[in-house]
Amino acid sequence: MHSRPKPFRAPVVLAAPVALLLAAGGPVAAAHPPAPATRPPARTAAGPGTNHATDDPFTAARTSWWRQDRFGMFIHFGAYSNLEGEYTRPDGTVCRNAEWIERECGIPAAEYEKQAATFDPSAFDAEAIVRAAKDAGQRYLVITAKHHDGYAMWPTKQNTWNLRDHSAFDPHRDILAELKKAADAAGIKLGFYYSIWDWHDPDFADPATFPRYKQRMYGQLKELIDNYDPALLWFDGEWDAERPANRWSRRDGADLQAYLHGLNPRLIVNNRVGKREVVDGDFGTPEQEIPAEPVDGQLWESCMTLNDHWGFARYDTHWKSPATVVRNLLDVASRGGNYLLNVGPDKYGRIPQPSVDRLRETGRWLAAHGQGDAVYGAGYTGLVAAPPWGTVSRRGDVLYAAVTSWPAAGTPLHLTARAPFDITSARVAGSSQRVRVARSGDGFDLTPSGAATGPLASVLRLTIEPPAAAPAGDGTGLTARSWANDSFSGPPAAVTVDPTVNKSYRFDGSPDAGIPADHFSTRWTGSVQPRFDEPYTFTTVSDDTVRLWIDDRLVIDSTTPHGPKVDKGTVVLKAGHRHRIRIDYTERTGEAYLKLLWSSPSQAQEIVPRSRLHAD
Ligand code: H79
Repeated sequence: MHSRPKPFRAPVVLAAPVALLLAAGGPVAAAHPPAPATRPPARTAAGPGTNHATDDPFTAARTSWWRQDRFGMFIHFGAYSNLEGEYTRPDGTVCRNAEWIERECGIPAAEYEKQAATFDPSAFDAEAIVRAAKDAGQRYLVITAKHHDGYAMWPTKQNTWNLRDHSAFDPHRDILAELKKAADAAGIKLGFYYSIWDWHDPDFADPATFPRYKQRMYGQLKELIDNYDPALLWFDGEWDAERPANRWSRRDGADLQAYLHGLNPRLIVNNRVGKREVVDGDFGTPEQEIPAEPVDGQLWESCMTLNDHWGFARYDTHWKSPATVVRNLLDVASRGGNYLLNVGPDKYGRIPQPSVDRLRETGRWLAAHGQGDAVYGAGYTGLVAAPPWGTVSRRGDVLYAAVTSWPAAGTPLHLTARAPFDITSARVAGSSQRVRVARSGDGFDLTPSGAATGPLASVLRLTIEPPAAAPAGDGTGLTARSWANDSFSGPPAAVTVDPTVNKSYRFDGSPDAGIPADHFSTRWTGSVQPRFDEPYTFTTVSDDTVRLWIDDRLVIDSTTPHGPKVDKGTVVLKAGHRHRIRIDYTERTGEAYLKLLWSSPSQAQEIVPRSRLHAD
């Protein structure tokens, strides 16, 4: 990144020593001295010549389950749950909040600790929770291992501010272990939410002691990974904040991601591990909202409450209807995202019955008539425009048109095609009802012959004859010439063939051991061979600058130095034809990234794969 003003500057002293301290110390008492500024970097694979990108999250086997599963259960459960969303102040006034109650209601720390000591979620039933998720059709769980209040929900060895050591709960129980066992038995994936921002740890706010906090945080994350083998980590509280001051930096995020990757290279991690930029972690995290369009340049997951609170609030009865939940899930899946829907167990550990009821209704809809096919393993299709009467998703050569506004008898549902394709058969999922298909205007008219299958949404299963595709490619990548200056001047310092353009040099990496991490440039040349005769949208994620030419036409021109940024340009390509491609990329200072993705009506978004790229 180049000279972009930042809300706060990370002290250079914090850059790297955390993993080193960890390796040296194990659990460390609060008296441990702060890390001196002179410690050498602890990362093993780092420095010039390093590319920290490991795969393409859009297509990697690592992320495959997550991309298929689509629907997860978020669980907000912690010491705040014990207050059930209400705090009565000494003067008798009542303050309402849920997981933010300590801070938002100004509860003195000593008092919050006192109430936490009475926390006894004896009715926590991991099997019942997993059953509720399973009944809902949810295929993964993400539970708060630690929220902003810093209270750990497992017997951590890093401190005593946890469910075993600071509660009235059975000290022999471990709810995360119970959940892991039940989830494994049910074939459901388990993930942990972990807040970086910590209101309780005395070392959090002071720059001098922050390294000690980070050390305990690394220790806790290692415990979680070693003891419960989570499939996913969901970070939060990465933002700049006060009371206590949050000094989490992009550098901290890069270090943490490298550390986690070292512990488990298959872990899926959300973007709040860094600072929520498009290059951070594996997926974006819109909160309480659903993006109106597919998201460019990253996987994504919308997290949402089922009422108006994440943690339990006994007075909150503002529940979403099953129709809303189903519609949200369809909107999300049809735009290629995931839906993480929250429950907040009460102080005894029980999911509120209204939540269970709504989840069960959602699950019934998904299980009925094979309607879940519109969600699981299905995703965005550029073949058709989003219709006003519902959503359309695609899996293989089937389009799933989910109709939330069923038409009056004889009234057609219009589908706008964005590329030429045929519909070879159409039926209502799970019924013998016929659907008449007629070409009409810019697409098709679909006319069901009978009634909707139910009140929530009915799914039309459309088998298609997709646009003709060119055969599999046999490319090996693009020629990459890199310079140890940011102006492509003189002879290149390195020439290689790069299988894909997928670079995360972060702070310390560069194209070659002989090229420093700042002030370099790379020019990729060769040709790109598409599968379809279609308009292709090329998407770059870059930091600091990028220009892209296809057949000598400038398609992306993003030359003002910037932090992680998405640019797009669309060109019509010819199936099987080798179109000339050139990319000029520069890194000035700070972090460095470049990814090249493409998408088209027939091609889901992905990093342009090796097989479709040919070197000079
Ligand atoms: O864990 C859940 C939330 O606690 C956390 N992220 C999800 C997944 C989160 N929610 N909102 N925020 C973080 C951003 C901060 C919102 C605030 Fe407020 C508005 C803080 C103070 C005012 C909401 C209302 C929280 C307290 C009062």
